[in-house]
Amino acid sequence: MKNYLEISDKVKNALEKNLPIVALESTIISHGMPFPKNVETALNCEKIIEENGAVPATIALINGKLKVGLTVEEITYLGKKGLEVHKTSRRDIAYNIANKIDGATTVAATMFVAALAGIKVFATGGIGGVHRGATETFDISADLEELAETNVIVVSAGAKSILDLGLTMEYLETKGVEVVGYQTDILPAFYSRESDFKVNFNIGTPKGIADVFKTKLELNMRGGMMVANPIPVEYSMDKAVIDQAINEAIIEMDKLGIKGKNTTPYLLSKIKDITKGKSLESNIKLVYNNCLLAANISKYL
Ligand code: PSU
Ligand code: MN
Repeated sequence: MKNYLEISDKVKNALEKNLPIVALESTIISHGMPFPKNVETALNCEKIIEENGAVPATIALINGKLKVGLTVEEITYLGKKGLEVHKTSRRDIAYNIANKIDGATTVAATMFVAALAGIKVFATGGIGGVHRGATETFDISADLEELAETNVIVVSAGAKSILDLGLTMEYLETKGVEVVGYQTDILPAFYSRESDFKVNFNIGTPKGIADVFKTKLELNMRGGMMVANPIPVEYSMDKAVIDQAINEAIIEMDKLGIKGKNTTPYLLSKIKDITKGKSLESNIKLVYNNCLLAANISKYL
């Protein structure tokens, strides 16, 4: 394993001294946002985590290694290459390492690598889930299975309503994944704070979240935990406006025949165009908000 894992000195030092660490994914850099905003956002995420007393560990596959803790150059490289970087989910990890193919890690792959490195908290924007129409397409993100398998807390702003939120919650329940809201009873829908669904528990403090996770570890229960952190009110979008944009984007996607792993990147970019960039701004702000919460949780682990 040591042959494949490459942990930066900063992260290694933090692991040795048991300092708080927050993992970050890289598909959000390559496939989630356009250059140069993606690089700017990724670097700001690291800064926010540092300013709040934790060590950031951005994760990606570079030159046949599972890298934990990227340099500014590596983040810039992933951001510039964008869609040309391989979007690497769990199934792609072994092939890409064996063939030295550079990969940006999804939530699933990032959780897997974070757990290998011994990192317990991970901040992202939104997780993948059960896509709308999944009863026909079977399009269910590997992120959900990873949450069922891997002991990492994932802080997200809920799931976008490009997904079927109800089916996503049912799937997580079946898999025994705890979904808690941070200071909310309602499952937030990424760009907006509301949805028609509830989280399992509402937890009011970062310590309260860490306590539940620690209890789960002590019980030897396999699997992660999802923390749904609503976008701050001042950056949230009107639900009707964003739902309309999402519906339009999905119609366009179906017309173009876009499927599988290309759906999320396509929809994010299309929704950004339809909303004239407003969704991207919200997306960036909610990611920062998740980095802050993840840093605060990491201090109690
Ligand atoms: N949601 C976003 N931005 C993203 C993603 C999801 O708002 O960049 C990425 C994450 O890396 C997530 C992946 O793990 O998309 C899910 O892809 P899929 O549905 O193909 O599993
Ligand atoms: Mn999929």
